[in-house]
Amino acid sequence: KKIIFSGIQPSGELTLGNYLGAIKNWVKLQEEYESYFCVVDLHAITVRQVPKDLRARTLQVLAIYLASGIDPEKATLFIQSHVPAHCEAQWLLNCSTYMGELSRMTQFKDKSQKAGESIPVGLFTYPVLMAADILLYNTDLVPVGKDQMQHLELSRDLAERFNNLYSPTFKVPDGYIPKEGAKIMNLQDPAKKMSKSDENANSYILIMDPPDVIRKKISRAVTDTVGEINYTDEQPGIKNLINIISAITGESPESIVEKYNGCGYAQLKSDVAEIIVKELQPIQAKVNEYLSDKAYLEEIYKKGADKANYAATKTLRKMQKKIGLIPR
Ligand code: AQP
Repeated sequence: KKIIFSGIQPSGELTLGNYLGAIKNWVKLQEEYESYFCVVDLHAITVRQVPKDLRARTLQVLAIYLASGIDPEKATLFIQSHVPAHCEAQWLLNCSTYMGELSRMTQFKDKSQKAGESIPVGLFTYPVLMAADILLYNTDLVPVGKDQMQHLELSRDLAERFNNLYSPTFKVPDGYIPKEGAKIMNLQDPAKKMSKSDENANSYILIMDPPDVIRKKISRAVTDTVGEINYTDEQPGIKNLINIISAITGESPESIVEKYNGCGYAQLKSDVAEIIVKELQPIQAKVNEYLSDKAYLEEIYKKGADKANYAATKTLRKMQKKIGLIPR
């Protein structure tokens, strides 16, 4: 079986973008691949987090994975900081990563601008930790959104560099951008992606938003003055709403456009809101159930950590040996 690895940062409450762009696809992929799904808490701390919120959100992300249909019997679910090999491998990879290539990462440029004068080193070396995450599991495919492709390219470069410097050690992973779950855009500015760390709460739908909040946010979503429902880049707000329907129901954008021929934006918006509510409500109920059973969550992440540690440590030992570190 081919191996996939993916993760989400508990850096904020998860959005509909995280769900449709990542988690919903993982549920299908776990049937076909040996899957590792991680809550990447070490990545989240590259931006300042309130400790008690980070703890709560880390468990909530795990509960969302389970509630969305990730099956812990099929996939390995774990918390990144429970597998120390990630940090150790990152150090080893840091030593063959160039300042220049990290400076070129667009996410670093964006986030360091927001960080002002004091830019944490962790923000700079973030992509090397991501490479370690991926390479430790001999990953074949990394399901990520388009926004993460630059980081994945770097993981490939680092894998090839290590293989050339020493001897073949890592599989060179491929990106996997699923057909469904196009990029979900910001509801207030459809030129930007929907993002959990956006300051404007109206710009995103949270997986845990109550139905009325979802309805309100969708009704306020920015559209245009064309007044006709088409699937085109000239109408990015409408296109985004159509993409949301399509990602949830599986219906093609063309057939959605046909269905709404002659309808107004209000009708489309109210339908989108109901489709989202119907999709998220059962998940929300399950998330709350899981969160009320901390012992079960603990059982899942401990079992996941054991499996992940076994696989990751094997690769780490290989790296250490090839570099010339003495085995203990
Ligand atoms: N808007 C989106 N549409 C589709 N997919 C998305 N993803 C994120 N936003 C969208 C996918 O979710 C996964 C996890 O992302 P992450 O938590 O590692 O960080 P991110 O990509 O930076 O997501 P956010 O929500 O924008 O987080 P912040 O605001 O903390 O930076 C990835 O597979 C991503 O493609």
